[in-house]
Amino acid sequence: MNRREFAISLATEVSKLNYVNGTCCGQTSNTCFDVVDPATMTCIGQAPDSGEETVNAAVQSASKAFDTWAATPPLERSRILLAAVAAFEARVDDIAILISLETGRPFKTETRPEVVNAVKIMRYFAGMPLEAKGESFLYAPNVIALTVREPLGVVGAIIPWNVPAMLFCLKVTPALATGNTVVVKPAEQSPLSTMLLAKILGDHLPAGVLNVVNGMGETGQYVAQHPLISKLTFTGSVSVGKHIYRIAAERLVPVTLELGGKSPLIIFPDVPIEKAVQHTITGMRFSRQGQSCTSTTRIFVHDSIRTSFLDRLQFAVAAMKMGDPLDTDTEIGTLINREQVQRVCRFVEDARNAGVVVQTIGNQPTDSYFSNGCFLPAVLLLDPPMESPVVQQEIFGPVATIHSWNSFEQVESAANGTEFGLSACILTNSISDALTLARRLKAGFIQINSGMVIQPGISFGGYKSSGLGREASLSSMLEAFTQVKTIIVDHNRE
Ligand code: TAP
Repeated sequence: MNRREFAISLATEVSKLNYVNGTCCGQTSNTCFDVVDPATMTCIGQAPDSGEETVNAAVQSASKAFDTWAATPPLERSRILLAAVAAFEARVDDIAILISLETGRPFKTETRPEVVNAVKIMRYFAGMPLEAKGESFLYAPNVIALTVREPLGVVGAIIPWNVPAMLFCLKVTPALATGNTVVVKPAEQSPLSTMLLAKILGDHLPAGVLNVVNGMGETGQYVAQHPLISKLTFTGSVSVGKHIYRIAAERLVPVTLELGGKSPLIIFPDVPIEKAVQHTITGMRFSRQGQSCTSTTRIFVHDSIRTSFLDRLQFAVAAMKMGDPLDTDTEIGTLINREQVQRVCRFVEDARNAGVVVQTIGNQPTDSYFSNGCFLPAVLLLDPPMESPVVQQEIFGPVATIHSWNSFEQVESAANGTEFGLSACILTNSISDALTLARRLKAGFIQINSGMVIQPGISFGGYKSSGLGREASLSSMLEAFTQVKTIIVDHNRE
């Protein structure tokens, strides 16, 4: 069996399934939608388009499991979660290859590192149940005030397709570690890998604690609106995030929102060109065709090094191998679907028509097997006006805008000049310039000479329209998935 046949066999194994009450529940084809491999545009399986009834069954099962799971001693919860992580770790390659098949992201540069990181995130939170501590203090001579942290109930987790295993773990594990039960709605583009992950983890969890309902946008809406959902955690676009927030407001349900970005990369003149180029390639996520919320899509390069930087950048991106996402030497894969290809091309064409200089880097794969695939070469847009759509809107494609800068104040103001505030990257050897700028940037996740992805233990989240709340750390787990109960004790013996 070659790699493609193996990936398709995994897809077939989890096709047409939801995971509810500890079992895989099959659906008939007429209630399913096709899952398409964006590298070949062929159907690789189907997923249920779950209606209100199925969502209700999943939420009811999570609600039924809640009391027992919440009452399970923290160390026992930890033991169960760690056993689930071990099973997950043993299947890293299987999950990664299935994500590659579904989403077109390359196994080597994208999905395997994503899944390895997802395991780390899950293991981190699996060790955390005992950390859901409260406070105590002596309020008065005979009065002790205590706070205890309690779980919220059933968590509805709605996730996108672009890093599905990592985002699944970022939401599900801290929720479970603190005693909540969960209903996950995966994106319609990545239902199969999420099902495989749920099946692997579910074997180690009590029935009902973890549920996955596949479907299109409506399914997510049913999850968000369900009266037994006590917390919503969402990652996705700003428009859907605002919609979820409105639904939650009606019932005063707490919400965590991780939304879009339009992040700046700011390159100072003291940075070696090669280092600037490497950070640009990593930051832009060219290997993922730029489909990342933290992609540094606005590159601010100091005027004095611009020409040599652009020459080297073009050379380095052109050298990256675009092709079959499943191959172990492919470095750049596809966009998620045809609609996204068209959307990205429209942004570029509109910019070109408005007079912006467009530089295209790289070619399509030569293998005719992939001639229908959603591949696009990388695009640099030189000096578009700050108010133009390509600078202001999240394109979610391999398109970076290039801007020159000369003064600190100019770059600070330009970098802050969008509605987003998810992340930023600063490259310089001057610690005072770097820290001054980091303090002034209105973004939630700032890296100085660093290009890390979300890591366990480090808070992650956005300012402005990029979201509400934080993820990935102990403080974010406590904030997002527990509520505080105060108990006041007067132990006066009179
Ligand atoms: P969305 O279209 O917003 O979809 C995200 C999820 O919401 C999917 O599961 C989707 O289901 C569901 N959904 C859609 N309409 C819904 C509704 N009315 N009610 C409830 N759920 C609904 O985003 P996307 O295109 O999949 O992902 C790309 C976006 O995610 C980008 O904006 C990106 O920046 C953002 N993102 C942010 C982060 C962080 S950490 N900030 C990380 C990754 C991605 P269907 O697929 O069935 O429509």
